[in-house]
Amino acid sequence: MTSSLLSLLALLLVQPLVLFAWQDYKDFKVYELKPQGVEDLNLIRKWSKEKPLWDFLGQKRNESSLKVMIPPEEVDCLVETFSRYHIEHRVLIEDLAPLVQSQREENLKKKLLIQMPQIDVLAAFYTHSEINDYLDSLPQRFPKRVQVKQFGWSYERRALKVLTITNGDGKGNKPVILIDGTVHAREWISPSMALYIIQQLLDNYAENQELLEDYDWVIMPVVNADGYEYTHTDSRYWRKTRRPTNNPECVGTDINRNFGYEWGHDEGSSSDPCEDIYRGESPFDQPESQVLRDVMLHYRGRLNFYLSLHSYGNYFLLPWGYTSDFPDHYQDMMSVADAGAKAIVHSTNGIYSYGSTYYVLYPTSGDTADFALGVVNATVAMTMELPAAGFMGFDPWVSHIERLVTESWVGVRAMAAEVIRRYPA
Ligand code: 0X9
Ligand code: ZN
Repeated sequence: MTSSLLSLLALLLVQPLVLFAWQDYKDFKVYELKPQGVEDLNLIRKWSKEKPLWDFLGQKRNESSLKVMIPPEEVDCLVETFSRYHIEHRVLIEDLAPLVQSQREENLKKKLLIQMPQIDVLAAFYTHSEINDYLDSLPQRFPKRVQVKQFGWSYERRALKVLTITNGDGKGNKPVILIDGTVHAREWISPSMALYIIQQLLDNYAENQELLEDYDWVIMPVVNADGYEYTHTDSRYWRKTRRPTNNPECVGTDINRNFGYEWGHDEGSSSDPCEDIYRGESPFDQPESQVLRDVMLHYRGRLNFYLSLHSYGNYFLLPWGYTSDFPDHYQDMMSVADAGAKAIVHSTNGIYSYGSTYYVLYPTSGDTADFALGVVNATVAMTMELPAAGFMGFDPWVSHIERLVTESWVGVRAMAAEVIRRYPA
């Protein structure tokens, strides 16, 4: 038997869905664009609305280029359009399929070596159900220090779990640091980072004790469980939830535009179900948003630090996203971001930009951090955009995980320490 036949068989045994359900991205191309000025940006914004098959993967302020992913049948039209409007473009990836495929194979192969429900964060990316099994295994190992709570279900009925970590001293009502991950499905470093934080606080407790002396940590590694699972089984670059919309052609809502504080502004979110920043028909019409909202409200009055883990871009983003105004205590939040940025630059030379989402990135309306500040009155509310890696920024190789999470932990740790110092219990 040839070795390729053998590996095919092995793959079939590991993951029967692989061949039949996943979007293989055969002959999908990735172009890099260099828009010049607002006119070009407005055109791109227009096309991203009119051309559902052209996937513009979000442009950040200060970025001089952006990427667009397109199926083969759209290539001629895209190139013709860009040429007609004199938008500088070049092909970055001729065929996305083998790249996505080799990452999936690498990950599946690595996982064959791991004894579930234990997980080695640095050795692979894990699915939602693997992460849940791991969370469920923790109370046995740390009976006094952890609690797993289920706050609800995703649209496709996946259990949405939250881990509470304490130092086990039995004191209740300590202030809380709440961290969520995987609001956006394709940002795979986010759940890995949440898991790494959990392991730092549990397995590496000796070095992190002071972070749990007067504070409890609450961690929800996967908010968008259905979307995340879908990126494992089918479409690697999916962002939104998986609930159908009122447009039969388009599925999913952006949880980070679905939160009920200043929801629904056209600047920063979209009413079009085919867009990646679709806000839903009403605030909190997604079960996953309801669950995260309920977690936040559960800790109302104790929520001193809300941190949402995303990728990518190296940013600490503070409220507000919906307006160019600054919130009260903006400077205090900036001091916390400053502590994180300094710690990272000292340890790895990694550079983070920080400030209000509206200015540093782009306007967003209905995002989780604005809600955490505006409604839940969190003392500090922040979105952290971890560094880009892989072909598209969202898709690090397994070999990148260690560098990304250890660097990010330096920042998260420093920010937590600064919050604890500034706001003693
Ligand atoms: O656009 C977003 O939702 C976030 N960027 S991403 O590339 N991860 O999609 C930024 C949102 C920042 N807003 C706040 N949560 N404050
Ligand atoms: Zn995100």
